[in-house]
Amino acid sequence: MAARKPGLIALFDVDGTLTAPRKVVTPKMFEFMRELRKVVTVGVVGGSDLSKITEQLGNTVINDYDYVFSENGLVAHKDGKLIDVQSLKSFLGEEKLKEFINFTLHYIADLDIPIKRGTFIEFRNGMINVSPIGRNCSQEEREEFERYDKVHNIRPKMVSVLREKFAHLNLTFSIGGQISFDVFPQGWDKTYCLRYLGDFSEIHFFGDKTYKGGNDHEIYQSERTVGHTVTSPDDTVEQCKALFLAEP
Ligand code: M1P
Repeated sequence: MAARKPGLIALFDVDGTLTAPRKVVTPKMFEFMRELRKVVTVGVVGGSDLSKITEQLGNTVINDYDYVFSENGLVAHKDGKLIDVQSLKSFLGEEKLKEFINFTLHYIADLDIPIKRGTFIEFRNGMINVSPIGRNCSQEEREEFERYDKVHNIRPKMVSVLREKFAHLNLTFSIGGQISFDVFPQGWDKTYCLRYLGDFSEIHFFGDKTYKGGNDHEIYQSERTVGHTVTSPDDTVEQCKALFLAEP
């Protein structure tokens, strides 16, 4: 077996890159990553919190990868251990948070969309996740909302209102999934996790939403990474085989 190349890490987005959106990793992908880890240091960086990443990648995720960065790296695990947590609450303070949450809930209350469910705001360690339909909608309702949003631009319109209203807070709004968007201070996008990877001179990042406005864009185009756009988990496997597993 080839030795791991020092200084090189392969870093993967979750939804659309290792799994279908919000779906569980396939046994084939799980096995592939296990094989890849024998020759390359591997990490994941997702916008979701650790519990959702665990639902998708498995209960042992923090041990299956060398690095697991949930909430863009605001919660960071290395070799199965928690190494850092960044808190939005301490960064913004209760007053600003309350102002933002109150306005957002009012906006959603006035929003006329076909259906609403519950959990319109999910408060995480390092970000707020806002969902106009509500996070506890069913899988079918989630897919229906995504289709509806593509036509009616519910999320882009909401983001542009919030961006203007809260310009003074220097927030980033990121539409990375199907039913929601993430809100966090500028710089707390996926590039945040790069601060933990100082030992690596070659960081390959794989993501599907690498276009401008997508939540993989900043890390994809960072000068610290070699960015790879993938179209599906199968494409991720193919690109990794060609890059890391091909015979010299
Ligand atoms: O990983 C991408 C996004 O996945 C979820 O989005 P949604 O529920 O809208 O499909 C969320 O966990 C979101 O925070 C995350 O960025």
